Amino acid sequence: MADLSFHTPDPKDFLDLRSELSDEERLLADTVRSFVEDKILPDVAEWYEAGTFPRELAKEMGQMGLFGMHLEGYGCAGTSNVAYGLACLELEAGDSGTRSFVSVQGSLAMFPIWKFGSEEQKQDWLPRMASGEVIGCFGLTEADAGSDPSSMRTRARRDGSDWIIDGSKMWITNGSIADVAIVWAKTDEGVRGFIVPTDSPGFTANTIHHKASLRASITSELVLDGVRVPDEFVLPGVASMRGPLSCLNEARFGIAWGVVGAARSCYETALEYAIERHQFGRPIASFQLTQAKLVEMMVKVNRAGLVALHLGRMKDEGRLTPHQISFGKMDNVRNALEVARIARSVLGANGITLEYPVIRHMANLETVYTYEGTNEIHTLVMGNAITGIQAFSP
Ligand code: TGC
Ligand code: FAD
Repeated sequence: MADLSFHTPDPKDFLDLRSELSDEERLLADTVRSFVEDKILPDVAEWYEAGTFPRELAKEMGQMGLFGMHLEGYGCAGTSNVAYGLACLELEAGDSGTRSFVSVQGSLAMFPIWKFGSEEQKQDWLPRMASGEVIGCFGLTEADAGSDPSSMRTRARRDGSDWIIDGSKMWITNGSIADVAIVWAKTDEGVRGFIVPTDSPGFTANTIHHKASLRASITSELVLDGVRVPDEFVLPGVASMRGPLSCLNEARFGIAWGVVGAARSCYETALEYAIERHQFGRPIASFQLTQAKLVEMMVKVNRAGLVALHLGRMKDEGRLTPHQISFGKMDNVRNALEVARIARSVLGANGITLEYPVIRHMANLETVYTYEGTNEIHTLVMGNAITGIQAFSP
């Protein structure tokens, strides 16, 4: 057995998690990482300041197979869940907005069609969405129905062989740049999913401005004023909250991975900075208090990576439950946010400028803490699982 006593672990992969990946998974991660380095990192601070996301990147992302990548058939790449997670990690090391763009397209807009759609719907929409030609969004949340989406007011009623949808959705990622919206609405038959082309008469998307988080991502309000769609645009496979909540499982899984990338970016930035920055005639990395911060960040990044990988392997084996996804979403996001805040302090005043990625990740992670089920909601999902007592409502 080799003597490892003097072998110092890689500061950027302390637990050697890369060795747990297959050659194929490593190649995928490296490919997405190069894409982020070439196409996202040079401009993302500018997009962030301007509050935009370049929709034209969608075609390139489509060519790389990033949309619906863990789905089988219909032009999707059909990768493992671990590969999908690794892609989310590398994308979010760039920006949470970039990962959001891919999560929403694949897990929230394509997945419901793939899982609950008719064969015709799948053939019609999925190949165009996988290629990035068609962009989708997911309308579940309403202004007065966030954590409790089952209290939604949007309604759809039958009118001959058509449906008429009335209502509004709030905080919808990609809403104003989408070609199609998956809209969840109450009907006499339960909650149903509708495929709504965004050029339908009565459909409006209004961009939400003045966000101080997730700025390199478009967020919108959707208004549906008597929008008429044919019966063929209803997802036939589900008529309950199980429909939208199943989609959330997919996206939450991606978030559990993605935030490891944001945390890694913050930790690596702080590590480099601490070694180069001198105060009192010494690198700030030489101060014990700074080393404690660097180690804390490193441990959190590795721990979150282990959790994500474990969940990914379980998902690939078909034994991952929604409660376990809540574990990953809740714990990895809060850890990533703590890493970002510690990194921010290590950078001193430079920590508040967009010259470095840290404040951008930190502000983004405030959104990630809230969307896809808040920290509190995932706590209660797990609380319910371990006590058998539901504590969401009286
Ligand atoms: P409950 O009464 O317990 O169940 C209703 C039906 O749903 C089923 N179910 C699930 N199915 C699949 N996956 C899950 N995780 C499920 N949880 C529940 C359940 O079996 C039942 O099915 P059926 O067939 O018997 O009808 O549900 P509830 O209405 O009491 O809700 C429970 C709660 C609070 C956990 C749920 O409402 C919740 O998760 N709230 C949080 C809302 C949320 O996460 N919204 C996210 C919106 S999308 C978003 O944020 C996108 S961000 C995009 C980006 O990345 O940019
Ligand atoms: P609320 O539900 O009002 O919660 C406010 C606070 O009360 C939180 O701390 C919450 O945890 C707490 N709380 C609520 N209920 C309980 C309870 N029972 N017990 C204890 N605490 C509780 N939605 C979509 O449908 N599609 C999207 O694409 C999408 N993209 C988004 C993008 C951005 C940038 C943002 C910010 C949000 C997005 N959302 C999207 C909406 C997101 O999912 C909701 O914001 C989230 O579910 C929380 O809802 P809320 O903001 O209404 O907060």
